[in-house]
Amino acid sequence: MERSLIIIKPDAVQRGLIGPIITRLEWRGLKIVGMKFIHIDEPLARRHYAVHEGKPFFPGLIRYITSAPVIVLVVEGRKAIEIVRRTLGATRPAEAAPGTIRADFSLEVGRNLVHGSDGPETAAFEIALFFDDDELVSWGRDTDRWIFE
Ligand code: DAT
Ligand code: MG
Repeated sequence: MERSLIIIKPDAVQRGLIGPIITRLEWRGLKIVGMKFIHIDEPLARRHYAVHEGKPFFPGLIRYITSAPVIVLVVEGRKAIEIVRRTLGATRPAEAAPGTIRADFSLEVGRNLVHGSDGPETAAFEIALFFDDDELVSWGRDTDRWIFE
């Protein structure tokens, strides 16, 4: 089982796309194990995007991700990291395959709606940035039951 950190970015929240984005992840069969609605502050944004520090788009990226509230999610599933990336589509919406979230709902790389971890180490780092262990649920025998007794 793998876990991936998803951020439904400010533009997606403002455009009313929280539902459609979560729906697509749920429809793939990924299980949500953590979710919160937060406003990312600048120090957290800089830690999350530290690998991009120094790049020309970095200041704009930090302004964008801190500009308004976001939904952060942890999803779990077999090959979750790759499946999330493929469901999101390529970083640049113009290169994203039709049917992916970024292709279907966005145009600009600087407004590409959603983040997904790019590898196991990144995922572990990012999940720990946004969630304490006790904020993540486990889908065991009990929580998986959809008809309650
Ligand atoms: P991804 O979000 O697909 O992992 P990334 O890690 O390369 O892509 O970049 C992080 C974010 O930074 C990306 O979602 C949007 C922004 N970004 C990347 N390249 C950019 C560029 N050339 N111009 C503007 N924003 C860019
Ligand atoms: Mg990335």
